[in-house]
Amino acid sequence: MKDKQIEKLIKAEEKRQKEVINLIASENYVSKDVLEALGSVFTNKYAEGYADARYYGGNEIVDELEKLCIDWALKLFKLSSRKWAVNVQPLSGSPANLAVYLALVSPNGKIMGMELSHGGHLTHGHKVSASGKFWQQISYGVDKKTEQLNYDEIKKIALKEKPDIIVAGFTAYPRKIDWKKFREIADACGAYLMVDMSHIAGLVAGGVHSSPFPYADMVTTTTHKTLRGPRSGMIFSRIDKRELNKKIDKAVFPGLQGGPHINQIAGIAVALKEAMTPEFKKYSKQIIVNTKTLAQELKKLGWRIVSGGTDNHLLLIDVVESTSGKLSGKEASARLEKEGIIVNKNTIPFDVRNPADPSGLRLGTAAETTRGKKEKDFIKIAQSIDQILRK
Ligand code: DSN
Repeated sequence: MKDKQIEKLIKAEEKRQKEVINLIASENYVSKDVLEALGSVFTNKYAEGYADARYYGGNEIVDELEKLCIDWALKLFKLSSRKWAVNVQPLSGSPANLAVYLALVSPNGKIMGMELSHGGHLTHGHKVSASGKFWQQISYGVDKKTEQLNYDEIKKIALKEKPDIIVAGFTAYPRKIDWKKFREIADACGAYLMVDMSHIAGLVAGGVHSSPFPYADMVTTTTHKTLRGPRSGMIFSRIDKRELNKKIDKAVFPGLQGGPHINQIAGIAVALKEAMTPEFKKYSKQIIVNTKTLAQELKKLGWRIVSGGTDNHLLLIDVVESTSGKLSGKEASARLEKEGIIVNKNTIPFDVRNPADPSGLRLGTAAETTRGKKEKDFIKIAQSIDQILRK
């Protein structure tokens, strides 16, 4: 690289990524092929519009790429192209979610999503996000006692508030999600059911989390978490007389975005193909085993795990309670970082502290599982976490 300053930073980041233990639940390490696709000449191309209907010339190869990416997305999640469409242009998860609301919910309509502090995402209607500025958020949370979803409570809220759309799928929820129950709730109040499977897309693809597709009207996802692709997003929608897919396509472009990032679409396609392999299935199984091992070992060492455990790629520790108030999530995260363990501070359900200095930590295993770590490694990681935080 000619620019030595930037080259130095890239090398330094590469070294940092190699040296640390990465427990950020939303990160992963992509393959060389995904990186190659991202750094390819597709980054030079403008392609506003969709395949065979572009606003610029020179897009015949891009058309082929986008169609291939769409085919592989449907194939990976075992969807028929007669019943499901997928838009692979959203630049990431937040624009994907906004595009769905823009397409289907009138201004000031009601989005029913999980409370941020209980594990929801900003774009599920939080007031600081556009999703909460242009639409109203009706929030639901987890049960105080079990710290898990209480579907009867969610149904009560839905029947009272009659939201336009219910969002299921979370950023800091360690348990399985019952999509069928969400479908019943959406039907009972006449709402669309949107599933944001960003965190668990790779687990769904690998067959270790149930698929939301039999129940949802739309499924949004990022492609860079457990799915292990580039930073990007996709929106799946049912093809039927409601024409959700056509409305969503219009909302993505020209509603919200200009030209799609074609190099990202190439990267997604590569990652989707990788996720179809038996190795990926094995990988997703190992994620679950590793997270359960990490949770069990931390529990043994006296750490309170929110909801008592985990069924997916992440877990939440209640740091404040586990240290009798000696440490907060922020202090714990900083201490771990000094010793080369990267995590993120996180609120826990019913947190009395604020998101900038919350009570908990969120730990995920997808990135380190990509690097080949197994149960014995996660036992050691739990022990290191314990030693560092109890020093
Ligand atoms: N920032 C992502 C996460 O960490 O879960 C969600 O956008």
